[in-house]
Amino acid sequence: MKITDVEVLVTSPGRNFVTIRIRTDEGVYGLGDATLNGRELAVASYLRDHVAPCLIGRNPFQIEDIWQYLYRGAYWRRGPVTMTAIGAVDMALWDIKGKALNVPVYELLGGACRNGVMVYGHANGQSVGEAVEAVGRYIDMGYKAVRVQAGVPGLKATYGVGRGDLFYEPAGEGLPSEDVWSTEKYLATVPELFARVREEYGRDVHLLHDAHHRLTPIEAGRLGRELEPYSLFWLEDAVPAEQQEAFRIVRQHTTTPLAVGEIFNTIHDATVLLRENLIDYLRMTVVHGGGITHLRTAAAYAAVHQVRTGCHGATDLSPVTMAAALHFDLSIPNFGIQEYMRHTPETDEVFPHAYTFSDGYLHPGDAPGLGVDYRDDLAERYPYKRAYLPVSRLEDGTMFNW
Ligand code: GCO
Ligand code: MG
Repeated sequence: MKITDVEVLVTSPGRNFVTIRIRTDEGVYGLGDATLNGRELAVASYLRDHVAPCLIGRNPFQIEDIWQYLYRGAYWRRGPVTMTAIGAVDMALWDIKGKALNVPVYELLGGACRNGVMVYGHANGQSVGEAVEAVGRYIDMGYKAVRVQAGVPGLKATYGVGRGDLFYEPAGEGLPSEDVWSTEKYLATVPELFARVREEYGRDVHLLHDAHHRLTPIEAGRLGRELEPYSLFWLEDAVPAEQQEAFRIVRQHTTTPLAVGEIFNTIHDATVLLRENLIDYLRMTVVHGGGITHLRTAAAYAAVHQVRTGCHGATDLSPVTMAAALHFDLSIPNFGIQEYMRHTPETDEVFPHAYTFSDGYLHPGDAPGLGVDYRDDLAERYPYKRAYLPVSRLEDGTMFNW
C-alpha cells in the first residue's frame, strides 16, 4: 500500500477545525485532527507545505517509522505546531491501518482493558447558585464526574463559564477579546462553590476544577488545602504548566490530586512531574501530543509512576481527536478519566462518528479504524473564520495568563 494524496481541510462548523485526509492507492483513506486553537492556519501550512510532499509514495502501515521521520527529520523538534502536525498524520495512519485490517483501532493497540471510558462533563454558571444547578443537570444525564466552574463576583468574564450549557467555547471571532483577572476574588469564591455542590449532591459524584494556569505555587497550595474537605477528583493546571518544579511546592501543601498537561507536546514536558510523583493525572492529548504513537510513550512513562491519564477533550479538539482518544483510553492500563465537552450539532454532522455516550461512559464503537468520517458537502458550507482565545489582564492593566 502507498500514500497517494494528502489533503488539508479547513472548516468552521461552529468553530475552526483543520483535518488531514491521507489517501492510498488501495482506496482506503485515514483522517487526522490538526486543530490548534487560535493558530489553526500555521498547522495547515506546516502540513500542506512541508509534510505532505514527504509522505507521497510511503507505506502507510509503517506508522512508527513515519513518526520518527517527521520528528527527527525536521531537526526542529517539539513545539505545538510541529507536534500537532505530526499528531494529525499519526492519527490518520492508525485510521488507515484499522480500516485496511477491518478492526477498530483499539484492537491494534492491544485490545480493550475496560468496558467503557469514564468521562467528565462541564457544569458552569455565572453565579455559584447557577453552577450548582448545572451540576444537577449533568448528574441527571448520567455523568459520574463533573467539572465545576463559576463566575467570580466583580469580574465580567471568567474562564470556564460558557455561553451554552453543553458547548463551552472560549474562542471568539475577530481579534482576541480581553478579560480582567483577580486571583484574590477568584480564591474567595471556589471553596464555597464546592461546599455547596457537596451539600446538594453528596459524595458519590466525582468533582473536578480547572484553575487554568493562573496561580502561584503557594496560592495553589492554599486552594488545594481549602478544597480537601470536598475530595476533588482533581485540581487542574494549578500553576502555569511549563513550571514543572513549581509543583513541588503545591505538592508539599495539599493532598488534593493534581492534573496538568493539556498544553504539553511531548513527554519531555512532563519528565520531572512524573519522576518525582508531583502530579496524579497527565492531560496530554492525541492531537497536541504527537498522536497515538507518542501518547503511548507518555502513558507508559506515567504508568511507571502510578500516574493515570486524563486526556484533554475540549470542543476545539475535533471528533477525530475524540475518537482517537477513546480508542487509546480503552486500551491502556493506567487510564483515569476522559474530558468530554460536547460538540455543536453542526460539528457532529460534518464529522459523523461511531462513538456513543451512555450512563457516564463513552465507547469508541466497533467501526474499522477510528470510526469517524468527514462530509465534504457540509464542510464546504462553513469557511474558515479568524478566531482567537481571549487574553487576560490584571485589574491594573498588567498582561496575565488567560
Ligand atoms: C480544558 C481546557 C480548555 C482550553 C481550551 C483552549 O480543560 O478543557 O482548559 O478549556 O482552555 O481547550 O483551546
Ligand atoms: Mg484545562
